[in-house]
Amino acid sequence: MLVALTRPVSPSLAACELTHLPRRPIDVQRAIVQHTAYEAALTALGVHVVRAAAAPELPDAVFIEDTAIVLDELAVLTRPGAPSRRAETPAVADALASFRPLLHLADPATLDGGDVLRLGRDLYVGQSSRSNAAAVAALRDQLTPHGYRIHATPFRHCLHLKSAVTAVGERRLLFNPAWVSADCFPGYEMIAVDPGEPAAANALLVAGSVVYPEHFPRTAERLLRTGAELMPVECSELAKAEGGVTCCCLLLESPRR
Ligand code: CIR
Repeated sequence: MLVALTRPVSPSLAACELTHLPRRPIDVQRAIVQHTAYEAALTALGVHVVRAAAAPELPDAVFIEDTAIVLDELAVLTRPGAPSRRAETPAVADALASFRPLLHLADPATLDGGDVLRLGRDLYVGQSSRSNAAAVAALRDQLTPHGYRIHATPFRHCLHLKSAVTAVGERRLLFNPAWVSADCFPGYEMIAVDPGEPAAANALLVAGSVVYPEHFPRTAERLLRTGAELMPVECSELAKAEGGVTCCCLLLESPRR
């Protein structure tokens, strides 16, 4: 069965890291309601949601995607690029340990899971302010023996690679052409976001449906025209913390609950 590991919204969310967005007031209660609805949307898609331990003192803990890369046969705990986020990983390791053998990235590697787009056995790793060349080298060392190919992938103007491109179908990607080049993904059908919605490329493909923010209606229209089945979610408060729909869970197949 498909499991989604999530982590509660921290009451200190307003002190989150911000890179490309100005700091705006965040309604934490509303963020909690939206996050609970996101978990309910996953449940409605047949996913078993497992919550990792709350970390009220860690503002960005809800963005659990950044702390690990979960693959079929193992998981890699990251070393997040923002020092304020490094204390997030031990509890995620505890939660993942019952599902996968664990590997760890070590200094000088820094990596946010939001920079890793997994497409089958290909891992596209964004080179960002959070994720460095040492992480790419470490992933190559650790994962090539397991049959994964690592592609260092340039992008610009956004926090993570998956702010610029995500999967929305079997061989179909949603992307912002101003932030990442389609040439990085030969063999894929590329759907561009609406130019008026530059941050709209972050979508979460779950069991054939696309969990997608309500606040990008024009790009949603484009997705619907491709035949995509959308599961709309409200995530405006977490978006103010520079989060999207991929970053609030780690998805994994598990033979047991
Ligand atoms: C941060 O800057 O680290 C958080 N405020 C947002 C992280 C979002 N993560 C993601 O898109 N994978």
